[in-house]
Amino acid sequence: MPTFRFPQGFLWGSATSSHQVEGHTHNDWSEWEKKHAERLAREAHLKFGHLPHWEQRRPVAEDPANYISGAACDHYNRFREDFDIARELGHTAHRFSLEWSRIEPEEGRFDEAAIQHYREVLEALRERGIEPFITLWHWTNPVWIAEMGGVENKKFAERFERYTRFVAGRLGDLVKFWVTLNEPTSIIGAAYLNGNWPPQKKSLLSAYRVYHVLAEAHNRAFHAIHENDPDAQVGFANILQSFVPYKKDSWSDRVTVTLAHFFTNKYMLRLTRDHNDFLTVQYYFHTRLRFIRRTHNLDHPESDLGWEIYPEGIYHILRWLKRYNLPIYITENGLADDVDSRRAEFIRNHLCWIHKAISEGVDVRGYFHWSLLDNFEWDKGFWPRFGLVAVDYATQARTLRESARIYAEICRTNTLVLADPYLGERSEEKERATGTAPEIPASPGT
Ligand code: IFM
Repeated sequence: MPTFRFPQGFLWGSATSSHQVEGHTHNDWSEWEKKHAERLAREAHLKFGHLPHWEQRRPVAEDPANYISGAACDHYNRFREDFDIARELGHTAHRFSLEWSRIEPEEGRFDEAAIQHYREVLEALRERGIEPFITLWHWTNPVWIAEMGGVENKKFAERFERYTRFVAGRLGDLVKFWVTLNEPTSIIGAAYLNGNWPPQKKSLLSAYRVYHVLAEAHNRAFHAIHENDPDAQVGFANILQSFVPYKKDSWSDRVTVTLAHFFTNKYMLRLTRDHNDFLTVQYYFHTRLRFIRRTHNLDHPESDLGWEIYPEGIYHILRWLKRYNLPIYITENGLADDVDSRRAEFIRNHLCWIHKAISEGVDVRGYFHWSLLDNFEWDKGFWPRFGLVAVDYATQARTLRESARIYAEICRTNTLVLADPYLGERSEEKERATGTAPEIPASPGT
């Protein structure tokens, strides 16, 4: 059977974020949830009613409690138990985020207990031989930051730098890899263009401002971390989409692909050039554009959220990133799959394409599956299940999914064994050759 060995020292792990797993955070999102839970529950059927198996998910999705992060996975208290699981699963790295609102609950007041907590989290990872990747900002803001205009206010960058300096000074001895910001373009799109996430703006000008504020925040943090530790490795978590024109000979489809690629994948890299020690890939979306409409290939499998599964896309993204000549980490890749019928295959097929990119000279050094645990999926709440480990939110019991064991075998052996490699290879070419693909509008995503 074809066997793919990964480079020696390749990091294997999974990722989480504070607001999605810790429980009882108090920030701009937790405030927003309180105001919008009822509405989100009412809208659920309209948004997701077209999805397969919707009737099974519907009772949870139509319950306003689904949209309140609340106790989440209680990971704030159970992190040791969760890291024991990660170790048992052969993970050698773990990405998690600090909750800024705990560390600096009021402007300029840093909380000793909170920073001590995160020292313990880092020590717990190190004791288990797991390399930490710290994310400094995974979308949630302290309420005082939101009140001063959040990421749209230029002062955000200064405040973020001050917070970063504090954290780097207090935790830097335990951390080598720093991820400043999580998915700037997801926030720009969902919070400042589509108006779905807090603060629910729909403004091109605001979106443009946020790009620049976040880029400045990253650049300042890059220097702050390096002043504390010149050997630190700093990057930001970039969600990258694989865009293709619906019809390859349509000039309008091609123009929108070029623009979408520029603003989604490229612009932030341009604004932060010379301020990255490594690049990242967070890959979820393969987007086929018919002018400004997203279309969807019905032949490709989907996640529970209706997101098209297209492993080959990660290969094209990696090939494109090669030009930047920096190490690359896949800091997120995963799917909502409650019954775990697709996750193992999803992981294997994506890894196969990642391996192909590595064999062609792309310097990929690690893979973090999203997510270690089921967690709070933002405006969709708890019903989408992204975890290698299932969480029973009523009891907080953790149960390994079968895919977690299959991924563990890959982590432990640093090797992927796959009967049918490069599944769907050149499928885009095939579709183009045979005319256009069947179409339905893609479901809303992050
Ligand atoms: O849950 C999110 C995560 O917070 C950021 N990246 C995408 C994931 C799935 O939507």
